[in-house]
Amino acid sequence: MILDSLLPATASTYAADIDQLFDVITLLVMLPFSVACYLFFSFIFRFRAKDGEKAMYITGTEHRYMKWIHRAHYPVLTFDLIIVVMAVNVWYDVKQDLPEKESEVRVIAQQWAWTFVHPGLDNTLGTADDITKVNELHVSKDTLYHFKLESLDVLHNFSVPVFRLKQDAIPGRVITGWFEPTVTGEHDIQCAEICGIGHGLMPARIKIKGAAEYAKWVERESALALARHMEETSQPLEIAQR
Ligand SMILES: [Cu+2]
Repeated sequence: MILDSLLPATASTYAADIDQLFDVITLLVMLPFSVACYLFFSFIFRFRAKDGEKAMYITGTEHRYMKWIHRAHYPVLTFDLIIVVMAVNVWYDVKQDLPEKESEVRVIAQQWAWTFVHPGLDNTLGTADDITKVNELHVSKDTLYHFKLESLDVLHNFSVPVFRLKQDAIPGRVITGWFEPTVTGEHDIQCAEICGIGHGLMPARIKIKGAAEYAKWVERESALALARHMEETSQPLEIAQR
């Protein structure tokens, strides 16, 4: 691919489709741009003033010149159409379509940190064994996740470059989206919406693990979460409120 060396690694099912769009747009914009630059400079040199000869002055308003402007529109409009059709297709897959989930996570943005709530052993959110982590999102490879994105204060943007995923977080709304990690590894998550003075200090990490390693992590962490929950709920009221 054309832009491979400029883009980060890919680690989701739809990342390659988005990269392909980048390539198509780059190619279809570069082509008319190169032709236009070539003609522009070659005409400047060809029709420049020479000894005893004035530079040609062409207004471009006569029909025999105008038609070259109209003709150039056809390939450009065709390229636009190709870009629009391909972009709408990818947009539909990534943003409009919501495939069946295998697991889900809650993503909560605030000035200036991310809170991720992972389901525990029961694979259900909103129960006592939920695993809450700050600035750390743990996911399992080859699992289709729904994320429920919220913001506690201002606009933020949940951006996972290796997934080619970006989604605004809007206060008062819970936005559902999806992703499916395809490669194990650890990568950046960043806020991609200026959200205040600490915006640049709002990084997080995504840890994509293999199924067995992830299962082990969930087992350990949800037991801890459950123990913490039991401890909190069994304390006398004044201690629990502290
Ligand atoms: Cu932010």
